[in-house]
Amino acid sequence: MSYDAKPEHKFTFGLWTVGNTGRDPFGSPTRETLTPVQLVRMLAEQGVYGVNFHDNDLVPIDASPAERDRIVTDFRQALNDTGLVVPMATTNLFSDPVFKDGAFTANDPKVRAYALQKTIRAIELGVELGATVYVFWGGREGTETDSSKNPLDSAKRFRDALNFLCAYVKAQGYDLRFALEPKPNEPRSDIYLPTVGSMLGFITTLDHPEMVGLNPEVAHEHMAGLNFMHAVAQAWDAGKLFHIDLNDQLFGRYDQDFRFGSVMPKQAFYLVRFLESVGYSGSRHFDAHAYRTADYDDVKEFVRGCTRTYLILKEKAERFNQDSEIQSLLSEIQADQGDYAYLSSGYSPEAVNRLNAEAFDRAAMNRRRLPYERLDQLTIELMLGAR
Ligand code: GCO
Ligand code: MN
Ligand code: MN
Repeated sequence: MSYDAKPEHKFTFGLWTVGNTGRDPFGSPTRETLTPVQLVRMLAEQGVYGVNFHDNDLVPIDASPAERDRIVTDFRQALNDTGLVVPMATTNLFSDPVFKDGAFTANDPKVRAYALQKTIRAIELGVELGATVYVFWGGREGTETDSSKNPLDSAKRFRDALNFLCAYVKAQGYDLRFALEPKPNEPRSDIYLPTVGSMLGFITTLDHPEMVGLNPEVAHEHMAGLNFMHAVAQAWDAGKLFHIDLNDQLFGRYDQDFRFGSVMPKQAFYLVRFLESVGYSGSRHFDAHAYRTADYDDVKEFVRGCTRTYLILKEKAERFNQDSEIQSLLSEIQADQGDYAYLSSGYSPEAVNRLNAEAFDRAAMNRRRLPYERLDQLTIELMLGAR
């Protein structure tokens, strides 16, 4: 079995992920800066399907219109040469000092207006290059002190901005959906709408909720100590899994952005098993970066590592589904004689009468076996290659 990435696997990386130069809050870059064209070529060599970007990953914030055109022409040429596509684009609303108090939720109305203008221009750039998903990660949309902003004002400002942008996209007739990416903290002390669940609730308050879904990220739910696969399942159940950011992260640490599956492989296994079993067909986007110690050969290992681990876990999920001992345990655990099928069609006076007439023997019910220790050990042995 080959674990080499192919375009049909829909693996994507951001320019900012493989282009990360190793700078962190304590130290300077450890790798030279590569151009977007060099990064596209590197990704194509590794069998990757697509490349995503923030407006300023591609076009520097102070570029003149002529520079913008030249950069876009070169980038488009690299895409044509390699066959890579751009499935997703986004706006950098966090690096420039102007966004120190947020973008759409900043207290200064001028900053909010600039954020809207910058996003419209970035949407134009994304659409020009073929993006059909547009991500909103509100890294600076939060507070250090709650004296500074009222969370209700912030929710209204964020909602107004998204409503404005949804209406803009509709008016232009673009084939573009929005994917909101929650994160609990970093760079702000507290970021608004910190989890998948909060975002799902917020989307229902928008003017065009059908246009807006989620871009959940492994690291972000892990930072909050949550079960990422459960969050993804909730987004899927709501029809809102528009995109996904894959990486890895230990609970309770700084924002690590590790190679997919590298520190919590069991969680990664359940996630891949879920995505493959429901037939998720969107990008498998790796929003991670190589260790600060890596040179660009090692960055290529990082790219291969993300995609290989995904494909290995996909194969393990298939083995899990074919493993006769695991499957017979699951049949035993999930056995259903259909005695209570009358409850699954919902409430009716007859159903209640029938339910009231049932005699439940709790002691007998407790004797039904749930050999989850055995099941989990089999899962671990399968993952570790012992079966
Ligand atoms: C982070 C986020 C970002 C976003 C990116 C695209 O923790 O910094 O995950 O990498 O995903 O800005 O919107
Ligand atoms: Mn992140
Ligand atoms: Mn992300």
